[in-house]
Amino acid sequence: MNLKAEVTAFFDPRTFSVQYVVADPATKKCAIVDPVLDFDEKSGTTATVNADHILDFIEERGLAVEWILDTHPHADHFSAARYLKSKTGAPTAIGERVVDVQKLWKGIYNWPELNADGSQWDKLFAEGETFSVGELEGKVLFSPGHTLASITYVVGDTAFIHDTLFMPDSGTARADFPGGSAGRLWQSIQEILSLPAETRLFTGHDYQPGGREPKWESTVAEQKAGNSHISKLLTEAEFVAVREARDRTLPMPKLILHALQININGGRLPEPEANGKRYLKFPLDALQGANWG
Ligand SMILES: N[C@@H](CCC(=O)N[C@@H](CS)C(=O)NCC(=O)O)C(=O)O
Ligand SMILES: [Fe+2]
Repeated sequence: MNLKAEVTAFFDPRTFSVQYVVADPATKKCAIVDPVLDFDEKSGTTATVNADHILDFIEERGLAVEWILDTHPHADHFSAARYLKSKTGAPTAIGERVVDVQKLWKGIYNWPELNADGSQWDKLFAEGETFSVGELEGKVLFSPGHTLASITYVVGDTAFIHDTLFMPDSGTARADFPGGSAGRLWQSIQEILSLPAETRLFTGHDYQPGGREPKWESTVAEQKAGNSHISKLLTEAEFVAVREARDRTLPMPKLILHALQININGGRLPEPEANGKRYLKFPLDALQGANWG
């Protein structure tokens, strides 16, 4: 069995997100991970530039899409899972604890009609569950902390760790969104670091510290050696103190209130109203994190 996954990354400079196609070269089957549906908050316009770029790549390479995977309900961009399902027919999936995120945000949005049962996805993955991409074996790790529902997809010799570890020079993801926990994130990171040392890790964002070019691939060994937030010297308590102190300085993502109402609904845009237009709804004074100077 061929264990080597072929990974192609698609960086979105608007949201600093990294989207992936992970393919089994032997069977030409692939999965799409964390695709972005474009949104311009100034004009309220949506677009499918990122997702269409991924579709073009898949067509050029003659790949067949087996899965459309999200690692967590994103707080900074819309998921293109629904759009890509409409184009490819492939099933969508996310971690089963997404129901906890749905319940939490159903309250924040005061949204009684939302079905908080995960029925918006074709598959909800449980911790330890396996799946396949062609002949590559996939396995799910439960990796909460950044959100209640975050999971890691291990596929062959790779792992899609999204918002746990960033590149070693960028540290770790924040843990201060509703349902977040720095202590739980530390535990999730320890589990990722217990994967084989040569495992290729693909992160979900790169904020290009110091303006360097975007990067997204590291290994377990490189993270252990070089990630300042999780070096072996740091205990869980020390990590929590560092993480929580940094989180207190971070404003909320500019699209958090836009994005969660789409993403907890499986990437569905709101139904059009009688005039054919779709509308978002925001709570006022529901989240902390404004800096009034
Ligand atoms: N400035 C970005 C921030 C996005 C953000 O908060 N990203 C999360 C992942 S969804 C994170 O962990 N950020 C870490 C950091 O900004 O240090 C935005 O407004 O979208
Ligand atoms: Fe995130």
